[in-house]
Amino acid sequence: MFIPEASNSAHYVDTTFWVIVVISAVLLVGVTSAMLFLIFRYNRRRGAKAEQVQGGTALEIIWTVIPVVLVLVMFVIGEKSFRLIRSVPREVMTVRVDARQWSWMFGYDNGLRSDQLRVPLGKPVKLRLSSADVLHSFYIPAFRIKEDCVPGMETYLWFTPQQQGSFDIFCTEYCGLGHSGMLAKVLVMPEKEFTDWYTGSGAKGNRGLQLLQEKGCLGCHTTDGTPKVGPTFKGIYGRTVTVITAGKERTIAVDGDYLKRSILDPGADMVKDFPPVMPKIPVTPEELEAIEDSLEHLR
Ligand SMILES: [Cu+2]
Repeated sequence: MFIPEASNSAHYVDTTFWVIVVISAVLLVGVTSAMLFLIFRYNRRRGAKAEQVQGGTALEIIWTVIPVVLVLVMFVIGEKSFRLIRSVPREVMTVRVDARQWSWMFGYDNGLRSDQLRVPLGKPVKLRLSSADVLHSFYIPAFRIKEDCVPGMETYLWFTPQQQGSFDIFCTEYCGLGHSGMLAKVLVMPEKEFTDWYTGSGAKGNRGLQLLQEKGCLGCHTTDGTPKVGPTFKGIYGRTVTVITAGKERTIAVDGDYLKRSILDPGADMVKDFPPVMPKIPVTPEELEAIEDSLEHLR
């Protein structure tokens, strides 16, 4: 109710939710007050005597018909919104969603990749979800859609964004240390603006930084100086760090070789006081050079 209904299915989901809440609340209050009334009214100390009552056709019809109607109302409304959420229209833009510990990556048909989900206003979008490691769950509260990302299989979601703006994306499956930081945004933009981004403008910029974003590195490392799951990249080059190499502590100054080794073999030198959770992420030699170069200049 307090989060905007920003997609085509949001209103249906909310309606279903509130209908069920209201029916449940009425039942709860009704059953509880009837129970309290009867406990009080027929209390043994008030001298009431139990009496066997046989039959009561009218009563039996009432207590059968009313619950059946209520359950059917919930079923019909629920089924309608469920069917809407699961039936993807034929004309959709498809975006791949790769979940990994602990970042989201969005891949478009033209090869563009981004750590934010950008979509055009009013156009249906299908998301093909997958996970590189453990179970994650993709959730956009403002769109009222959520689906698990399961390693080894593909799941899907679809929506038509109906409100311009930026909305939160959460992971709602506890997926390890960095789970709570597994955040992203869906940016709903006017079609013209989206097309500009889609057809090139988004691909410009610092190649190394873009790779750090694409490979999901920024899910655990920041560029603004705050430590996250891993140390920050800001000013990393030349920094003196204590690392644990094969069980032994040693102090080193970060240089290009150290950076490359840490990307190719994250377990070789673990920075002290950080958990040993960095996965091996495949990079080509050219990508490695670009990343190392941009890290060198992140001051
Ligand atoms: Cu997750």
